[in-house]
Amino acid sequence: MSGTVRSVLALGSNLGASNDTLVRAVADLVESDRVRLHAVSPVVRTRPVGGPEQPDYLNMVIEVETDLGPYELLAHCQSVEDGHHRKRTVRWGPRTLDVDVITYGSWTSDDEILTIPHPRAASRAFVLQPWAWMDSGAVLNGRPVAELAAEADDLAGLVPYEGV
Ligand code: PH2
Ligand code: MG
Ligand code: MG
Repeated sequence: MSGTVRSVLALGSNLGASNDTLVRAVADLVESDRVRLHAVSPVVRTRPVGGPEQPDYLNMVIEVETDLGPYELLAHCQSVEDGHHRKRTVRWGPRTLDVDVITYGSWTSDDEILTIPHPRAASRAFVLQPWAWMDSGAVLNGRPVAELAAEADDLAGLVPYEGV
């Protein structure tokens, strides 16, 4: 790969066999020879943030190195979601698999299709805490990710996932 960029992706699932889904989704994401796995966070169990009454989530983040452009990477993430039967019905509703692009190098964008960094990542412990565990030096919007995690409202509902 030439001209590669590091990107942080956040994965979440709260329908079906979520842990298996996350493991398979990571494999699916890096199956492309244009996406290489660089780092993986622990899996965490989290209380749902927003949306209707729904089951707890399993969440994790990964860092990949890719020569896909940001919109190509988004399309790749969506095709992996589709492969796991993701339905887009209720906003913030339960889902078999969600894969969000959190950062794409130092590139930023604010449009209808793709906002980078992800507009809500800086306030969500379900993204920030696994990210800080994966990369203790990570920075988002000029702030250490570990500090942002410590301030996030949903941190209290987050525990390491230790299987069922
Ligand atoms: N994703 C959402 C909305 N709420 N809550 C948790 N705990 N984990 C998620 O991944 C999540 C959420 C929208 O994508
Ligand atoms: Mg999401
Ligand atoms: Mg999403």
